[in-house]
This record gives sequence, C-alpha cells and structure tokens, in this order.
Amino acid sequence: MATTTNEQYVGDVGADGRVPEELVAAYREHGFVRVRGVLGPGEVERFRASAEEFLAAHRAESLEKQGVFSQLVNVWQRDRTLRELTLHPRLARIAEQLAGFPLRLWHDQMLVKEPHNNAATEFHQDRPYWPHTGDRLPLSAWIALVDVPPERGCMTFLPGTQDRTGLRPQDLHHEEDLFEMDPSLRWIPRVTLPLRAGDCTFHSGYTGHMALPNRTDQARLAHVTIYMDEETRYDGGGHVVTDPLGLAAGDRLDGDAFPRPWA
Ligand code: AKG
Repeated sequence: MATTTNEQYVGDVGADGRVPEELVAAYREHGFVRVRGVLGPGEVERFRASAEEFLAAHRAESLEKQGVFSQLVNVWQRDRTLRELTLHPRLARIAEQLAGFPLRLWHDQMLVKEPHNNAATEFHQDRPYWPHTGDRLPLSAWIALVDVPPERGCMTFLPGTQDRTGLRPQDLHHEEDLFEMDPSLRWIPRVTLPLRAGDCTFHSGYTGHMALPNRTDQARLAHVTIYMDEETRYDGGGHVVTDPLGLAAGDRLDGDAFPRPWA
C-alpha cells in the first residue's frame, strides 16, 4: 500500500548551500517545504538573543493588536544583527533556487506568539495583501529561532493552493474566511510542519496557510524574510511598507528599500 509522509516536504541544505532538486520539485508542486538546519546553533543563539532584545524594546509597536502575535515589520532597517538574518545569503540563495528566478527583499517581520496566546493565525494567503503587479510567485522564509512543535504554533499548509491567484485578502482572525471564499479548499489534506530551532519553512505567496496557537510557557519566536520577484512593480495600493515611500503606480520596487545584496 502506498503511504505518504511529511518527508516529501522536508530536506537539508548541502555543503554547497543548495537544497536537493527533489525538494525544489516538491516546492513547485505543493507550494511549501521545510528545510532543516538552515541556521547553525551559534547563529540561532545570536539571532534569538537579538530578537528577544528587540521585542522587549518594541513590543508596543506591534501592528497586530488582537493577540494573535506581536508583529514588527522591517526590523532589518533598525537592528544590525537582525539585518544580517533578514539578508542572510544562505536563505536568499535557497529562496532563489526554489523560486527559479532572481529575488529581492520585499520586507521582513518578526512574528512572536507570546506564551499561552491561545490564538491561531487563521488560514490565509499572503500575496493578496501586497500592492504588487507584474511579478512571478513570491515566497517567504519562516525561520524558527526556538523549537516550534505544533503546540507552540508551527504552520499548517494547504498543498497545491499556490495556483489560487484570484482571491481577495482573507482575514487572518476569521477561521472560515478563506474557506467561505473557496469551499473546495476545506477538503484539501492539511500538512503541519513542526520546526527545530534553525529550521525554516518556505511558502509561496499564494499557498494557503495558518499557524497554530501557542499553548506553551515559552514564546514562539519566528523571523520571516519575504522575497519578491526582482521585477515586481508597485500597483498603487496601500501597504505599511510602501505607504511612506511616495511611489507612483507602475514604479519598480527596487533600490535601497528592496535590496538584493546576495546577488
Ligand atoms: C506568514 O509568515 O505568512 C504567516 O502567516 C505566519 C503566521 C504566524 O507565524 O503566525
């Protein structure tokens, strides 16, 4: 009897910094993968300490106020150590290998589920929130800075949903929103991927996903680096990252705010 395990979605980085071609194929087919050990233990320790310090100083600035997570955006512009994490060349090269084309930074975010937040991040897609046009499939690297088993709030994905490109933004506070929009998604088998500290999931901007509540005594510290097609243009819509930049619709999203230093 044929069996399926989560192993088809999981792989390691080689000494050359590349992931196996089967994992690239899995990403292209399913819209997400887990890569083990992207950060070494020393890196995890250093980035975790900086993330904790940054969070303690800036928690009150969280964009999300309903207890799902503390959400701090573009920390790379404000903290030297976290900048190294956001612009980490090992992460970016894996992201470009998975995407299959050149990427630049869209933005980063620190997403912390506080101990016993007891609130899920409900199913949604990312790309409908973004004021992008003329782009190929973007993707996010979600980096675990602590062990993230399901009970601490790891993510669950809807395989193959990266082709659902026509939906409006979904409310990540509303459990039913995505499924009311497209009832067929409810019946797709869901894949939950626990991460060890230093592991990373990559998911495309259209892959439906959620994150479980944190029911543990320890904060779930995740750092998310979000990449977009190097050729992405601004569509004129509102977004916290682009609002201060004085862009006109059709402008290319490039320059200092959207770097690609790994190129
Ligand atoms: C994302 O990285 O796109 C997420 O939705 C993460 C949700 C979470 O970490 O709670």
